Amino acid sequence: EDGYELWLRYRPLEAGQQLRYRPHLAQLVAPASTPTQRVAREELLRGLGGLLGQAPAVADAPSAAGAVLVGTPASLPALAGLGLDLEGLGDEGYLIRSVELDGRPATVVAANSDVGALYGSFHLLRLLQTRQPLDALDLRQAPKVKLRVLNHWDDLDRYVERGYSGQSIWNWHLLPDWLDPRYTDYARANASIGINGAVLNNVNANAQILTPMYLAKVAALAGVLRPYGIRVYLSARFSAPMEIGGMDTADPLDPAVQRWWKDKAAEIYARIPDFGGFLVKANSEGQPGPQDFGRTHADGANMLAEVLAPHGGVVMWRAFVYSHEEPDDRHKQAYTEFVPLDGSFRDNVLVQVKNGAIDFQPREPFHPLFGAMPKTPLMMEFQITKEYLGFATHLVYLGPMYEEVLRADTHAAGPGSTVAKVVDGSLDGHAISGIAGVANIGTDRNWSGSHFDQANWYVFGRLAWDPYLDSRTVAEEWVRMTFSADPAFVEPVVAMMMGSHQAAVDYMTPLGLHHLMGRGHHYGPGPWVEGGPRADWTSVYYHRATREGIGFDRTTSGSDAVSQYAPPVAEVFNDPERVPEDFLLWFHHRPWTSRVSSGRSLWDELVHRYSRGVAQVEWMQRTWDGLRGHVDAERHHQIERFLAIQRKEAQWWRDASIAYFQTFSRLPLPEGEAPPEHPLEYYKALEFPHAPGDTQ
Ligand code: BDP
Repeated sequence: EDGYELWLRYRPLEAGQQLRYRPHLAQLVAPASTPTQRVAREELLRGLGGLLGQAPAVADAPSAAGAVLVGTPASLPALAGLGLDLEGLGDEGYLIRSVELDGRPATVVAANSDVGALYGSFHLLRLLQTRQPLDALDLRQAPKVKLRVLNHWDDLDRYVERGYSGQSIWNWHLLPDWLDPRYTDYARANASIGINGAVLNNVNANAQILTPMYLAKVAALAGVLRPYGIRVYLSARFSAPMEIGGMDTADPLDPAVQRWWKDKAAEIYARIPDFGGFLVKANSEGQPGPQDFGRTHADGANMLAEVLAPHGGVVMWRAFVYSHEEPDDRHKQAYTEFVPLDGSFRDNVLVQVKNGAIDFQPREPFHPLFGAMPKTPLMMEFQITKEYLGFATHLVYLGPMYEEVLRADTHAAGPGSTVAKVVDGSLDGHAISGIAGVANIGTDRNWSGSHFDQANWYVFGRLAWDPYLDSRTVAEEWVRMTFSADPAFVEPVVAMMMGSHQAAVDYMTPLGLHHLMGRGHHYGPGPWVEGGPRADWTSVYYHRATREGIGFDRTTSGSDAVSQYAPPVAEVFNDPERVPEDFLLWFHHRPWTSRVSSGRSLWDELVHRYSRGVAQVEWMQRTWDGLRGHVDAERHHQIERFLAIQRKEAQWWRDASIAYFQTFSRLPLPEGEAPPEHPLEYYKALEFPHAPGDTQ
């Protein structure tokens, strides 16, 4: 039990459940004449065989009660006569329905495409894994978002930027000749949650990936992923024409540069006919971009979009940009640069926007670009790897955070203009839409560095498919599939997961504080970080603590970042009495002695929240200890040890932060609060030159 099987464990169900399900699953009628049909059939045989203790009999046509028919009207003529309403399911949707065939009960998994049928097959397996009834099924599913993509921040030397789960799973050295079976399991896991794209390399891109030698490797991977409905994409380095093309410019308006990219696109598509397109980080954190040549982001994006369009590819152009000149308020920069470009992007460009305006902080208000560029499809970029949320050891389930952002109301086109509606394209009627997640996958046996971090991969995929799902339901699903369906286990574990994000925010950056982590590696607290190349790479820039108070004034009388939100949102954020308290110090600089809603002073509340976060981790430890016996000893033990690490580090965050902020507030700790274990100097002196995942 090393976690390798993820949520696709297919261990035998309880005997009673097997008896209940078997009559519904006696025979499998699933054509296998295409690669995708074959993998669907294999998965069903493997899954049903495992769960039921014996695989159903395979037949070419239904001939017994309890047949399961999987396919499309074209691949399986028996489906064509059933009058199924497949319209509206699109290219990737499916339905699962209980029907009668010649007077015998049967189940159909039907779609318009092979990949739809594959998704439906995984859903059918999920019904068993989560112990749902199989009678009277009538399910229809179609993804609400078109591009559901993982972004791997993987370098060609297999180092993973901000990765905490080993090396890159892409073994570039042995590709294209050795196709590690892990690639297939990766594809299965992604297809099971509907992920249909993978950007293979880091956004801080190396142009080498576009050379023939590497394109052959990329093509080999594309071949493994294709049957599972997953397209490959590459991060393109904007200056590639100079680095690998021998040119002296990468100016997007230069015809020779355009020609170079056109030829490069043709070369890629000759090898990978369904290549997805390019992801680009340009003019951000030192990466090259069109501004180096006096051009705009739109000029750069459109030049690449132009060469991909004839092949059906897209450009995902990141809005995570900030100039290298001394910043105004970094919060404002993406909006300032991108809003004027709305309407000037080609229609195969998506602008990929991080969930918040700073940088994947433990909690951020939604990015003001959502709703502010109605003429441009905006992709969501979530981080699945927990760069700012305790790396792989802390149990932090990201579902509630994703959900909070997706449900936030931008008010861009009146009330109800949620971020989810911006992202799925429904608010502004876009033909393309996308959600990207920065992957947490590596060579660790358990893929994600910890068992619970698998849930973040899972919930990302499920919400990318349907951004209106609630994260608790998804957590329940995952726990049942991954560990146990016993309610005595599911309920407390889901409670642990659901409270875990708030806990981490509490012990790291309560009340809207942000960007207080250690410099460079981002491991542990560093609220004292100051100096260095850029003010906005320090902590003091963000917390602005003084003798009088703390917080970043982004109100109309401060940096005025609030005005980038639609007026009804801006009004609330601008008002210290109305702003959600979780974002109080994000938008306001407040006196230490001001009151918050609990009736405590700000200082007391801050300390209270730090301690509350630690206490929540202690509660998770106790809860988990009580669940021994519900789960195999191997996974139980690792989780128990990781919770101990989390407890230790939560205390470290609390103590270091309190010790530091107390030098400003100069107020005593509230009654009953333990003083920090060590003096401030101790925490400041800690050094971690080899913390994982840092930029190299
Ligand atoms: C930051 C990471 C950095 C990434 C950057 C990005 O610290 O490693 O390169 O985001 O998204 O959060 O480009």
